[in-house]
Amino acid sequence: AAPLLAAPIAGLPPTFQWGVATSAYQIEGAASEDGRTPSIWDTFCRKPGAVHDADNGDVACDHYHRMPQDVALIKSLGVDAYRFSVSWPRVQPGGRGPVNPAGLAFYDRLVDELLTNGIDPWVTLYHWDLPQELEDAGGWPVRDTAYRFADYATLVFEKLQDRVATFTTLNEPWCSAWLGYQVGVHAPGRQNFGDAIAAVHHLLLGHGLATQRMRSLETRPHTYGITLNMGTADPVSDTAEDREATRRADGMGLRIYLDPLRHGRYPEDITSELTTPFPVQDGDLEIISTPFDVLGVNFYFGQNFAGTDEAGNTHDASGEPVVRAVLPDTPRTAMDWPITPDRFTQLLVRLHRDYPGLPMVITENGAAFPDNPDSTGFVADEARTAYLATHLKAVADARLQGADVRGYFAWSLMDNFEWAEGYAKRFGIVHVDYETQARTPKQSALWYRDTITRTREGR
Ligand code: GBH
Repeated sequence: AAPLLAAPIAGLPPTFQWGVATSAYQIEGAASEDGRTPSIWDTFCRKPGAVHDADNGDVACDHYHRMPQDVALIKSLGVDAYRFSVSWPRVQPGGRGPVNPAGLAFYDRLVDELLTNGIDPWVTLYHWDLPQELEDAGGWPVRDTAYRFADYATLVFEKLQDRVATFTTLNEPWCSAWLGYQVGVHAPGRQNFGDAIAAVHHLLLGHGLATQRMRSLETRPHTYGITLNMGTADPVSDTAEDREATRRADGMGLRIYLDPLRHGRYPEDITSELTTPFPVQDGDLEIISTPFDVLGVNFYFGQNFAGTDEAGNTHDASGEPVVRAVLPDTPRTAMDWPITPDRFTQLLVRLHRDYPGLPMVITENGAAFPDNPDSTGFVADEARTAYLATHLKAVADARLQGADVRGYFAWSLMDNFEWAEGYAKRFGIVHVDYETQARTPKQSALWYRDTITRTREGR
């Protein structure tokens, strides 16, 4: 197939913010340098069978040692902004107490390097790397962790607020709570429903506390936000069971975050059905609903839901109503995730309708595909390019329908440690050779660069 040619994306204004995204544990390596202590992911990676090929983030993309070259790479892509996360156990080993100056200095240098190159830094304070010592004290199911998070956020904010305009608190609390504490496929690998429910509440509380603390300390205005992973939920059919399953999936996946964040209450249809209540104390919902400025949207795919299992039962063995995800019948990525750009438009228009007045930025969108580099390391990734093109078109369509989407960060800048999938799955628009650490922009990166330029210039 001929390479997909870049063309301006109609409907995205010249002021639209273009970026690339990464996270600390997925790229940095240098896991025990300059005073960094283990996070829950360092521990989880050592649990037999937890991560594909027993991979870990000890070296990853060695970004900690290659930061200036990586910033030059970002610059070469022609983007406006770079979204990265700060490693909590690097900045505040053990998760409490004084700052570790050597760890914080890395982000200080990174911010300076980005600004020197005209790239706007977008800081994520927490992308899943809880200090192990805090997990040993109970982790996110324990209320104190929310207060520890606010203290840590303050340390980062005080150092960087003079140069960083945008601070987002959490990346995808759904993943931290459910994949970490209920399903157990992410760190810390626990499996307890009540712990996951408590984790949801304490993550949201930590977000609110941190946002309030940062705002109270600011010496100039900032943009504060949170990033949620969101899909769409549609019923497989119009039966009452399938519609109920869809309501529950949407409630647990989206509304239990956005309702307290925006309206100061958990959704009543969900709380009335929960066997374990959220551990809400007086005043918590006021803290959680403290105003913020931008909603980070991470979108990968949409899902359908059925209220019956494959045998037709409406309840499982423990008497709980069935909520069965049925993936749309479309082509899939290497993650086996369906490719559903129309659902992206649907999600953004729905967010605009149900949670009005909240500017949105796409903080992650992208795809893994089986990449075949040539002898120079170049990857002609037609499928990833097409994924980006159709999903950017979906964003433009949502804007035309009124959704206030102001920017887009491709996930990811480069191939990296894909959590439980290790290094086997590649989401980068830049190829990484893990033997040599050579970075080679893929065709999708060249397409992205040209699309940005042409959309900015409108021709
Ligand atoms: C993001 O997680 C992460 O922020 C990022 O670090 C990661 O590398 C990237 O995506 C790629 O995975 O099938 O029940 O899990 C996205 C995780 C994947 C969570 C899709 C929700 C759908 C529901 N999301 N998933 S389920």
